[in-house]
Amino acid sequence: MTSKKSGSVESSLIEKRVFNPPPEFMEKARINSLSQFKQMWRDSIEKPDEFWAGMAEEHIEWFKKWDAVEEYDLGDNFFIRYFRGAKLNASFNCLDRHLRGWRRNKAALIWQGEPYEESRTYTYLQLHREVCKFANVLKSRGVKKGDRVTIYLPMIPELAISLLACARIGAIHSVVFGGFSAEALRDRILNSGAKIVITSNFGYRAGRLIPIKENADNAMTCCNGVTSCIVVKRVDHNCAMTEGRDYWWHEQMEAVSAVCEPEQMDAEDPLFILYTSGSTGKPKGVLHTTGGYMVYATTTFKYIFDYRDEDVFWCTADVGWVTGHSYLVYGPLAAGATSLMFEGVPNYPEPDRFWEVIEKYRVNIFYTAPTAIRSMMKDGDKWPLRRDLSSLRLLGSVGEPINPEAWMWYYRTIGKEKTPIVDTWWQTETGGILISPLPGCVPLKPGSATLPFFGVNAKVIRQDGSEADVNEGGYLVITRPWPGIMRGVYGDPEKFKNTYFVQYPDCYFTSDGARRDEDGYFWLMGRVDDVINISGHRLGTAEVESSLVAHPKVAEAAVVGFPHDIKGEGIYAYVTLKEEVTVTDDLKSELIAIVRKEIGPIASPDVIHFTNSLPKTRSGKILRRILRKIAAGDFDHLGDTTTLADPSIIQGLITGKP
Ligand code: 6R9
Repeated sequence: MTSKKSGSVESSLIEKRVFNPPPEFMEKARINSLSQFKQMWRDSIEKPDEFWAGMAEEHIEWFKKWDAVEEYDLGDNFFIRYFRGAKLNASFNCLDRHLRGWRRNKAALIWQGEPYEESRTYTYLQLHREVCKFANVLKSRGVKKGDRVTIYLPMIPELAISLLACARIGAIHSVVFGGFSAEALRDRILNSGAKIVITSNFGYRAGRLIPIKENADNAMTCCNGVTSCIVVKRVDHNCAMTEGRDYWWHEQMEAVSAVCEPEQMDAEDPLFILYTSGSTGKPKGVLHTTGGYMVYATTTFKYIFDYRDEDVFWCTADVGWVTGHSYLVYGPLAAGATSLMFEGVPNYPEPDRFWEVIEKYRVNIFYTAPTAIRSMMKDGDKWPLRRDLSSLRLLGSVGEPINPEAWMWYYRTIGKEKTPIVDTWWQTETGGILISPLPGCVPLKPGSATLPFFGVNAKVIRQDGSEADVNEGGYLVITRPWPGIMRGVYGDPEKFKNTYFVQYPDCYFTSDGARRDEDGYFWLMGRVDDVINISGHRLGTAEVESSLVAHPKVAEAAVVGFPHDIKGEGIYAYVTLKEEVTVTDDLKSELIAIVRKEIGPIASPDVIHFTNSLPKTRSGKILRRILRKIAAGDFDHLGDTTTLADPSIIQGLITGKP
């Protein structure tokens, strides 16, 4: 098994350092003994019904309790169900139940805008009021239980309010990351059959104004099913408003009541759809349901971030990704936490913006991505050193493997060796974190996500399905379901089983490579499929290829990831042109532009390599393994090239490398 992230894997193989939880942290931690954690973990696997019933009672409030906790069949009669017969509401759990006691006046959401002077704080009481009102706006626009609502917003409070308002009335939200293009938005609106789109006139991005509404307009021209579009006025600028379809958020909010009873949802009623890339075709709509997801997001949040009521928790992920759903909105708010939302980017207007926000709000728990850590590390220590970061007591990492060098910098320079780091491995499909240390009891090894969470049984297996030896690389699989696992691919009932459960019987196939060391710790090694991970964002190579071949001069394209210092992986596109087309700089720019237009700026190729031919097998299959090696400059380990129809093209690719 080869990994696509050879740099970080090599350095993690020689990584032997171990860091025990700091005593001050242990003293107050929810779980501070490794043996207690291991005992609880065993119980969670041996008696899952008891375990999850206990967590469900403790962390979630139900309108009606369940008839059964966990039921599933991963074989022929495939189904997964948690909390059968139970009733709850996600927004009630995130808001109403905190209003009874002192928490009603606690900050639920602290929002810091990109401009320094713009910030807002919502107490639980205030957030509840906004959510109820917006839920009534949605109702007045005809949204009913089960309807889909597409949300295309920048990181502003209205984003969290929209999610919770949908959840309140049982509408299924589908958040589309604000950085995606009009085309990507259009595909997602059409696939989900949304009839409402929520957007804003503009958004800030590193000092520039992004015309979000214009993108939404372009997307909606092809979406006849959209009956209303609600527009937040983020900045005082005009944008086109279509009569009879587009409505201003603030105007709609004036006319509605602040009373909205939460819908009683079945535990298995859908809560949201979130599109994510796989190795083939268009992104799929990962569907999560209500009961299991809420129990899992809240339980992982409380244990892994060791959350205490007085903490300020900051997850830097955009709500357009699953991390923002589970650990900016649902997990923290269900736990009654103070969740910080930041509109800006790490390095604008100065490279210390994150540290400035931590200092300003006295952030206690900070959860970000390795790509951000690496880019801030590159900017130099002087930026964090001139800020007061003493409020931090726990750091987190998510989205891609963290290389030990970046881990050490995060630990020393940001955490001052006093804060544990939770390296949390999970996926859109898993709903919440599956592998991570519990910070009060699990000794840390830089670069390892350590051990599976309660209820999660993970294994590393070989191609033939047998279990890999200690430190032998293989495929990471999960041998039983857990409450937060996705329940389906929206609009394609067979796809869930056929994508994740067919590789190895009775196992969820993660598509990640991993090894397990002598202490049972997991070391993640990157994707083993054709998904690349750009700054923690998933992208299918097939998606980028299909945008490139949409250009009239392109004959064929093959896209692979290659190691990138900051982004983790970069995009390397091999392109063959139609006959008699000549290569020019303009053509290169056009190709980059077409990908940005079809998918969005995150998919811009870093390298375009024009070539006359691609390495193919006799049956015409492109050998990406070789393309990946050439992109990485690893010419000495190309592996077996005898299956190529024309082995001589390899030399041409190597010498023609840009
Ligand atoms: C939560 C999220 C999932 C893919 C996953 C893996 C990579 C995420 C990681 C990690 C190593 C970690 N990944 N966290 N790899 N260590 N701590 O990122 O979801 O966008 O669906 O991406 O990200 O490759 O398969 P998603």
